[in-house]
Amino acid sequence: MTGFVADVLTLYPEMFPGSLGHSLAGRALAEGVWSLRTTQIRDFALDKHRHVDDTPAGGGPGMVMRADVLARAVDAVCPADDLRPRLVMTPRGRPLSQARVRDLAAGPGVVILCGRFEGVDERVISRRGLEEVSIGDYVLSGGEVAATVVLDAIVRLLPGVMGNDQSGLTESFETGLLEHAQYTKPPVFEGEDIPPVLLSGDHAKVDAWRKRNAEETTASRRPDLWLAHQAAKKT
Ligand code: 6GU
Repeated sequence: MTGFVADVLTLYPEMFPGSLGHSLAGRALAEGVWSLRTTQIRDFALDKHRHVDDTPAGGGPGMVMRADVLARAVDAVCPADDLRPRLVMTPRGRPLSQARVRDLAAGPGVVILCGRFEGVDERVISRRGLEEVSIGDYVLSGGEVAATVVLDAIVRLLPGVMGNDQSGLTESFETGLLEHAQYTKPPVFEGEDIPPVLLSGDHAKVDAWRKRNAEETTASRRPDLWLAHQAAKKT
């Protein structure tokens, strides 16, 4: 078994493995469940000053990563017969979903290009078949943290990385509700009790409380998920 192989193309390879070197992902990395290679994009620059970016065509602020440099980097890491999905992290991308994470985790690995500056030349996206992915509606200074998020979400699903006890939580996020609130010791914290039903020993009542709490939390925080959940129940 070769395991899941991740390649990250970045101007900041020292940002990896970062948090992925710790906790569950770090142990799995050390055990060879997955592997991580980083590639310095600047090594594929074409000029003696090793430029990777230039001014945007049409004018405007910032800098755009060059198609020719990025294509050389992608081709070096990922030949045409490499079947791994190729992602480019950008706030313009399709939002990452748990369903997409599950599909990626079921595959041979992933190649992730980390965008910087104002973006990457559109032609390398189309010509190298890159899938633009965003991790949410806010702007990061670059794709490296976003790539770390994608890999964290994938690695926790790889066989042997986590107990099966968390799979329900993962599944629930794909189609269902947010998780219910949790409590543990002490029974009273700064005058606030644990909801008594949770200490009653009545499993049916506990389940009913949790279901209601999950529904109320989802409806108030995530009307989008709540509508989808209700629509799914009707079919
Ligand atoms: Cl993938 N990259 C950057 N730079 N910002 C983001 C993002 C990605 N996803 C959300 N914001």
